[in-house]
Amino acid sequence: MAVELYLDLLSQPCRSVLIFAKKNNIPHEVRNISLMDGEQYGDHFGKISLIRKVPALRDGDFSLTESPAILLYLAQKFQTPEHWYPADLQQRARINEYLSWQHCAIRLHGSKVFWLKVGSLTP
Ligand SMILES: N[C@@H](CCC(=O)N[C@@H](CS)C(=O)NCC(=O)O)C(=O)O
Repeated sequence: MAVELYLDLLSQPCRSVLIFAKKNNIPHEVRNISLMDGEQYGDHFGKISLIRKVPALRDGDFSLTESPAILLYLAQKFQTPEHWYPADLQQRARINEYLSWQHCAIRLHGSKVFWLKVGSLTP
């Protein structure tokens, strides 16, 4: 059964989830949530993501947010090739280390650049 991915492709974490699903031929259906149109505040999406942020995943009755958690869920559920999430404990820990680090490092500053650019486009 295909997992549902709730995404807005303006969002970097959403793009990472979609690229990962596509690269690994993971059966998925994209549900577009337009952040600019405020669709994250809709009743239906509130049931998928309590924090009303994308990306979010739905797999049957199971819902999940946070791109690192979604990526790891997909890697384990669909048993993606070893290089994505190695079975070796220490190699796996290195992946977990990076996913934890990027949040407050690359990603935080990347989103500032995004908002500066978007802000400069609006009157
Ligand atoms: N740490 C989260 C970040 C989620 C996040 O901040 N999503 C933003 C888009 S990049 C969002 O949905 N914002 C909507 C809002 O704040 O109303 C992840 O990696 O998934």
